[in-house]
Amino acid sequence: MGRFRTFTERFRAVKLDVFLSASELTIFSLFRPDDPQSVTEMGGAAAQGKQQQQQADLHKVIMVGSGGVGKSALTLQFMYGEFVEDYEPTKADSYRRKVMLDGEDVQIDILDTAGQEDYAVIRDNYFRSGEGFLCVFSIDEPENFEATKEFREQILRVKGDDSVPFILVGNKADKDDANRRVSVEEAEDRARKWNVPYVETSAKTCMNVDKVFYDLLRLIRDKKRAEIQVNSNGTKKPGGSKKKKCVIL
Ligand SMILES: Nc1nc2c(ncn2[C@@H]2O[C@H](COP(=O)(O)OP(=O)(O)O)[C@@H](O)[C@H]2O)c(=O)[nH]1
Ligand SMILES: [Mg+2]
Repeated sequence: MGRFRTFTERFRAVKLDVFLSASELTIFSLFRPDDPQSVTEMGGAAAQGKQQQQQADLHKVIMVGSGGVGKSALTLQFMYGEFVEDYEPTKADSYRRKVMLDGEDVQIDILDTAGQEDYAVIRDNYFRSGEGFLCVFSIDEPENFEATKEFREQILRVKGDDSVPFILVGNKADKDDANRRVSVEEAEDRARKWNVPYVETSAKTCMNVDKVFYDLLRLIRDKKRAEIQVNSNGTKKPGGSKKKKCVIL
């Protein structure tokens, strides 16, 4: 039967793969100086400048974390301003929204993962395509706090860059103290070690939901700006030092 348990699962994974492959391909072709189409359509530096701008304006966020921590609830709260209590646990999907970030129009792509990342190839493809990560656990479940370590390791391995935009998110912070099983200090401690921010959220009450997405967008934007800056000084290739992978559709 192969990698997929059901037809639906297979269909979803394919759909997401197409989305990711297409976007990877776009990035790939935008930044390939030897890509004939990318140069001839607008001509040389102008084309490259416009394409760099487009790349700079679209930020790709990936939601990671164990099942049930609230990745979908956070995503849907940010997208539609609603707390969806029973989102199908196996449903991964991607979303796009325009937002105003510090006075500038930018687009955010959110990939809400849902377990397909157990398959290493799919997971690596997701992670490779991401520019920033919200790594979510639930403050009432120490096991999924523990699991954030593995997500972080996998992301760093695939991205090969420990300054990748990343926020550790303690969700379900609306739960009362009697239910809390991961302390703020523990979580802050881990975030400090990783040199990333820690933010507590509640998809239910909306606490810090916008904040966590906007904070991540700023980290992604600032990283891209720094890379473009370094590039314009002639010391680094566009898009950073990572190797671009050729994607065959
Ligand atoms: N109390 C509370 N429950 C939440 C919160 N976020 C999600 N949930 C609940 O946790 C369960 C799993 O949420 P879901 O978004 O499907 O988790 P996912 O598997 O990580 O996508 C659902 O029953 C949600 O209603 C939150 O902030 N507070
Ligand atoms: Mg989900």
